[in-house]
Amino acid sequence: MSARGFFITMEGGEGVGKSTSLFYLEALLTARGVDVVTTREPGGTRLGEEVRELLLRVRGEPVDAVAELLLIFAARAQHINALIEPALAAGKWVLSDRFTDATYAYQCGGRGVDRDKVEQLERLVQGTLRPDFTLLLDAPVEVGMQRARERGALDRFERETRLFFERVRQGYLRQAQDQAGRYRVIDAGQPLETVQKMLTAFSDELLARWATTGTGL
Ligand code: Z5A
Repeated sequence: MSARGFFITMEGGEGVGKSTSLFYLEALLTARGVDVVTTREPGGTRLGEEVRELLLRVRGEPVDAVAELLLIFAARAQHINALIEPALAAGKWVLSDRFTDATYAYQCGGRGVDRDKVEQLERLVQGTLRPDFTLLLDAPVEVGMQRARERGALDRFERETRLFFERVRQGYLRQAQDQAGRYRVIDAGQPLETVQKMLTAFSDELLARWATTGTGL
C-alpha cells in the first residue's frame, strides 16, 4: 500500500501568478519523481467546472453572498470525493490552485460572511481534510489587478473594487500568521525568476519533509 500523498495548495489575490507558479512547481516535483495531480478551485471536476462558470459569469443581478458560498462548497464536495481524496490515498501529491483558505479570504474577508458559517461547511464537506502546506503568493493589490487587466475581459470577481481586494489580501496575511506551520509566504511582486528561485527552495523543503516522513520517494 502506498503512503498518503501531500496536499499542497496555492493561494493569493487575483493575478498574483498562482497558475504560473503552480505549473512551475508541478514541473519541479515531476522532475524529482513525484506523481503529481494538478487541479483548481472552483473546478477540478466536470461538475466543479460548471459551477465555476456559474460563479465567474458576469450577471445582471447581484449574487447573494451565502448563495455564492454554498456553490463554492458544493463544487468542493465533488472535488474532494471524486479527485482529491482518491489521489492522496493512491500516494499522489495534489497541487490545488486555491482551496478553503480562499473562502476565508474572499467570502469572509471580502464579502463579510461570518467565519462560523464557513467553519460549519468546512467540517461538513471536508471532515478532517486540510492542506499539508499552503503557499501564499502575496503582492500589492495594484500589481495583481494590473496583471489581470492586461489579460483582457474581467470576470465577476475581477470587477470587484480595490478595497475588496485589500480586505482579501489582509485576510490571507492574517491566516498565514495564525497558521504559520503550514503556510509559506512568497513575495510575488518580485520578477518571475526570483519567484521561481523561491519555488525551488519550497520544493526542496517539501521533498526533505517527505523523506523524513519515512515513506521516501
Ligand atoms: N474564489 C472565491 O471567491 N472563493 C473560493 O473559495 C475560491 C475561489 C476557491 C477564480 O479564481 C475566482 O474564484 C477568484 C476568487 C474566487 N477570483 N478572483 N479574483 P482564479 O484563481 O481562477 O482567479 P484569479 O485569482 O484571477 O487567478 P488567475 O486569473 O488564474 O491569476 P493567477 O493564477 O494568480 O495569475 P497567472 O495567470 O499565473 O498570472 C497572471 C499574469 O501575470 C500572467 O500574464 C503571468 O505571465 C504574469 N506573471 C505571473 N507572475 C509574474 C511575475 N512574478 N512577474 C511578472 N509577471 C508575472
